[in-house]
Amino acid sequence: MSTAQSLPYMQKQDPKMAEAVRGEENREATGLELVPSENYISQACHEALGSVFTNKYSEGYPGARYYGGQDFTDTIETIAIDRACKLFDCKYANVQPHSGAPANIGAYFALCEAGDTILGMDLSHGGHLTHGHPVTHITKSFNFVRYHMKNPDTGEIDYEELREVALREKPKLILAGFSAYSRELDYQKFVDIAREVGAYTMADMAHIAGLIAGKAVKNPFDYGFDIITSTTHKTLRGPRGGIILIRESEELAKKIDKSIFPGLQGGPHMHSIAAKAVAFKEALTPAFQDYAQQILKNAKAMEKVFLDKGIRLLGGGTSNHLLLADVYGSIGVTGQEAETVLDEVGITLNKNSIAGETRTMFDPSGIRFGTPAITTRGLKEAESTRVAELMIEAIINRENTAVKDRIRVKVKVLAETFPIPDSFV
Ligand code: DSN
Repeated sequence: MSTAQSLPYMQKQDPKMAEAVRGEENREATGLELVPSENYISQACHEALGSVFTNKYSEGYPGARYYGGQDFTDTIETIAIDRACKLFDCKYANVQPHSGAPANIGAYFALCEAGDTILGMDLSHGGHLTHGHPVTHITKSFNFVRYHMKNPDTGEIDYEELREVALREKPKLILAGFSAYSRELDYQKFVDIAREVGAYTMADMAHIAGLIAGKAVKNPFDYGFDIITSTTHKTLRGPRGGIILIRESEELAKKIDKSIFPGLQGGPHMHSIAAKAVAFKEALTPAFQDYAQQILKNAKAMEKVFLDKGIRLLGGGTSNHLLLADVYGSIGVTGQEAETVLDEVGITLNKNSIAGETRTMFDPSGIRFGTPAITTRGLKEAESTRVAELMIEAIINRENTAVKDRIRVKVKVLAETFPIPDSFV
């Protein structure tokens, strides 16, 4: 929020909580957010999240609920579904997943039987925990097999490997999508391989949903993908939550609905569904398409600075909103060291392991950062270039307090020059 919330009831009843909320408001207002999966929502979205819909139980779907009093919940859920379908050009949507993990798990159980094989991208090459990392419960139910990048310096997926593994393992589902990958996927190749082996296709587009909605990158549905899962709070700039979209199959849509409720979740979070609907309306505007394009331009501006300074970027650069820099391999600073010093100067991002990682998950070689949040604040290419320069200066001078203090002031001035907007329409 651009202005401190007044929090009159919280202040009186629970001052410790009020203090923490104000602390976070101040952190967000005076620093720059580069975690590529974070963003700022509009005040209209905040109003929906803080609305009375948080009081209501609505198990079921519009027109078929298990509790009374659903006049208005049916209205908001129907609107959210209609807007989601329009935004992503598909026939069916389930807007109830509480977030990305339940969206993915719900989709797996809708499309697969226990013991079936799912083919997804290796986590160390950019995939996500919920794509079957051994630490997750989901690996007890399904057999996950992997594909990788052919060359981490171009980001190209090894589609020959993908096809070989698919022919050998006969997956029920082929999964495209990522959490730390900076290039576009060749969706047609996924679809062709899936058709060859009789697998469903699912795209987890949590990171790039806003770029797809804003028509800045390709839509997997244009290539025949069966379903798309996503969060709603990253580039899509909505509330924390999830969605599942189904291109055209009514049968699949019914399976997805049954899988989310009653299969996986209880009562939907109607306040969150109301906020999703508000965000989808915002994303349907021409201004959102400009926003999506600007995210890419800003990422390209940051890419140039890092490459000019000789810092290796995984994938060789970026075609989306995020960058993954091998700071350890390039300048001998670990991902944790870089994250820590950037926190000190008011720039937030996350350490990240890289393909071929030689260090640990807790102190890996890389940092992952991106432009969705700074673009929401109105930063353009010139300011994004400046932010990238300040990042590198801070990382290199991480032991020099005077330099860090100077950079902290510059970051604060930049943040205050571009306040977090209240509205996008
Ligand atoms: N935590 C999210 C991200 O940062 O990419 C994915 O779950």
